[in-house]
Amino acid sequence: PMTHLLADYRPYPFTLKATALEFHLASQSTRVIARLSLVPKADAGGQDMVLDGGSELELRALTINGQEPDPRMVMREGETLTIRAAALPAEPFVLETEVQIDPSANTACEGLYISGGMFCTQCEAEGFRHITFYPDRPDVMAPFDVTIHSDKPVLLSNGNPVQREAGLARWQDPWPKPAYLFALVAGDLVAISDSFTTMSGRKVALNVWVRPGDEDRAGFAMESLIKSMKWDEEVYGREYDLDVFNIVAVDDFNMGAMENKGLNIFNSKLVLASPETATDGDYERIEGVIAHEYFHNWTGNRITCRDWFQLCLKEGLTVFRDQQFTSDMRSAPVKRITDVQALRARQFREDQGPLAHPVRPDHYEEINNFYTATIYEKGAEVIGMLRQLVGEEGYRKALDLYFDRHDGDAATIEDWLQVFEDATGRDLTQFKRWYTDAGTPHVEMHEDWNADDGRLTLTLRQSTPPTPGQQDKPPRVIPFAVGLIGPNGQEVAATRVLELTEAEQSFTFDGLGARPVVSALRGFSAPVILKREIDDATRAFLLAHDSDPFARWEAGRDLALSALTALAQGRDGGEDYVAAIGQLAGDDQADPAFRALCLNLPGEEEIATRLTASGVTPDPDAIHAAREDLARRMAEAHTDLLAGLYDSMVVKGPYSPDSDSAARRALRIAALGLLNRIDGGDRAEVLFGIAGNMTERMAALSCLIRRGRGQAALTAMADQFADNRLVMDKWFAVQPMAAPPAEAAAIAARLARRPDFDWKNPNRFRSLLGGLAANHAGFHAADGSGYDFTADWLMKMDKANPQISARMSTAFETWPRYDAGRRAAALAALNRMAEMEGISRNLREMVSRMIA
Ligand code: HT7
Ligand code: ZN
Repeated sequence: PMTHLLADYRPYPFTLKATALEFHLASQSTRVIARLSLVPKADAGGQDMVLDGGSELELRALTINGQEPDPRMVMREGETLTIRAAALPAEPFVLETEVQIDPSANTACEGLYISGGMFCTQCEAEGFRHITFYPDRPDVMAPFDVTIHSDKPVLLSNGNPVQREAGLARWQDPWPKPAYLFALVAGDLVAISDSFTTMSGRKVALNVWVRPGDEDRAGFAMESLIKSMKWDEEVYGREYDLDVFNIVAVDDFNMGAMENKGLNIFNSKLVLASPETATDGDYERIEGVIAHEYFHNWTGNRITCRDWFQLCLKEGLTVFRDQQFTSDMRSAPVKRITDVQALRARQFREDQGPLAHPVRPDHYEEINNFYTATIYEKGAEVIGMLRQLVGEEGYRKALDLYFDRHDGDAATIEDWLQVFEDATGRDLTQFKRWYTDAGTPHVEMHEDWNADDGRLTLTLRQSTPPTPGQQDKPPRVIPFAVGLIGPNGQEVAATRVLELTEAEQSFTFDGLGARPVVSALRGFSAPVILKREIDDATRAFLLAHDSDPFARWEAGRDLALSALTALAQGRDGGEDYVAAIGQLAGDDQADPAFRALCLNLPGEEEIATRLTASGVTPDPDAIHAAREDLARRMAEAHTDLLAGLYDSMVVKGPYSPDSDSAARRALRIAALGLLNRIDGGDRAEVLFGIAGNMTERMAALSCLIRRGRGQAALTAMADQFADNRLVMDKWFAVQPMAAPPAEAAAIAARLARRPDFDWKNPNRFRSLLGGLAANHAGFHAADGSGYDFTADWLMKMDKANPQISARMSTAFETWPRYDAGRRAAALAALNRMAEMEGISRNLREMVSRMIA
């Protein structure tokens, strides 16, 4: 296997001045003519030119300044084409190639492929090399001129349209860009259109392109785009820079969406929404992802990455920006809490297992395996910490300088940190460890109260466990936000951000009348695991009184986890939690979304993680039973209160996805989920029949399945939505997810035999396999059925779409923490994959890292 090293970076020895592409589209034999205007770099004379190009490209012609070179000067080897220096002019020259490709045979959703009869492309990270020979690396940037020949009615590419006639369209993108931002779409599409006038008064045409018949589900995406454009002007001073902005929805897509310059391509599930088909969660994600891709226009496109090791430069920053956007559009505390939940579920999990890697990795085999929670979500957390350390104003100054200094560049994390140093004068040498060192730091907090002096001393100790390839972890800079709450529940010290830079450090608070309760790690000021000596009564106190919403929620979460981990080990627990939660749920002053978050018990995966952290081997069946038990006790203790919430949180009038309405539905559904443990599913059955929106319908369906009463509802839904892929994806996911653990794999296997299990469609595949993986006790069934089913399908998928098989293989990443029997079964499944003949580079890298 070939490992790429950050240390091996060398600039490309040629400057690419311009790229002209000509496409003659045909489903089985598309011809691509590429004219590259190149200039040898003065300091790199005499080097061969190496172009990237997949082995499937059929090279039909190659000329340099119109002349065919001596064939001995041109060599193809693996995924490259080399032209010997001796055949290259020392002056500027034009290299022209013609290749033939077969989009109809492309099932990998990378390069040029066909989805639902439409030609489309996906080039990040290294897809462009499957379209033509090219220096396919992000630091080679050029303006593009693209001509498309096709009889499809809609022909799109990056930039501005400059020519349109029967069977031909030409687009020019004046902004130099790397190949990974190239896009082309050709199909039978319709647009919903609008416009946006930028802050300097330029009118931009906006289109969301969908299949005929889907127009009425694209309006929310357009609204989200307009909000995003406005927000980026107001908050970051960033204006859009072309005459048009196009978004296209496609059904077969490896991820959520792609920020191609001026032509964003989206997974249709992140564009199409109507009350009958999309949940509140879907609407929120659509708004967030539309924003994310739009924000990339500045953080990613105008300033891109020098190489793929710098991926977090654009992704961490753009996630941070989309999180800020969502906080502004919706409830900031609720957004913070749900982001932290997701970070812990996906990134902490990654950091604690065999796949741990730094926010900026220094080696990889397959870059597509590094679009991870660490790069994205931890990358965003690192920026959040930076912002706390330099302050809001310092952050703003640094970003202005970043855009000024690096517009048009392919930049690095060093460039990024330099901008902060220059703008604020702060030395970030130690801070940089957040980028280079993997693993989640543990922070131990010890309190020392001196009643005579009215002084509280907090001692903080940090340490980071070893991760693959990194044994010793020096201390990092950790912004640790604390506040103090007096015995009467009033805050006695407002939030103060302590800067922990040593392995151990003490901080004092003076002038205190009585011993306060410490509200620690407010707002989750750093992505660390906090360990403190605290009892359930103090947690309940914080849950009742903390003025910081995150810390308040966290207190309730800790209370729940302390109960659940006790129950899962056969001990008693939960009294304090059940009592405290009743108070909170009944607090009509509190935000319904916040109350819903507090009522939702931690998932089984999270309980397993907490047990592992305290040195206990998690037993998935015991965890499942413990969680069921606690939920039932909550319902029994607070039946009237929950029933009251269920009735009173009904949102009257036509459906609206706004955050207040969604919050009420969230609380209503949380109450339903608990009541479902004691009402036999009666409420859910009524709700499924009458709900006027998908949010409540899916919640009811899931409740019914959990009560073993789902069949009629499932049949009704399949009858009603047989033609709606996105709804049927939910239908495929919910069944293995909500199934009794012992039956989950068998149910998934039965669903996989249905003719509408169109497994090559990434969404459908993810629904079924992801649904099973989300059933913790089901995926980790002691008989190995979950592992075997998953491995069988990953091996099948690997032949068609290696990005998807590799990504979904992370279902196995926690295998080392379970008991010997489960470990043996998981390892057998992993070994079976590792030994598969013809395994892709993608899956091989993942499996070998997990086995190592
Ligand atoms: N920058 C994009 C990442 C990406 C991707 C998207 C779709 C399909 C394949 C892909 N490979 C990498 C998405 C983003 O973060 O905005
Ligand atoms: Zn992104």
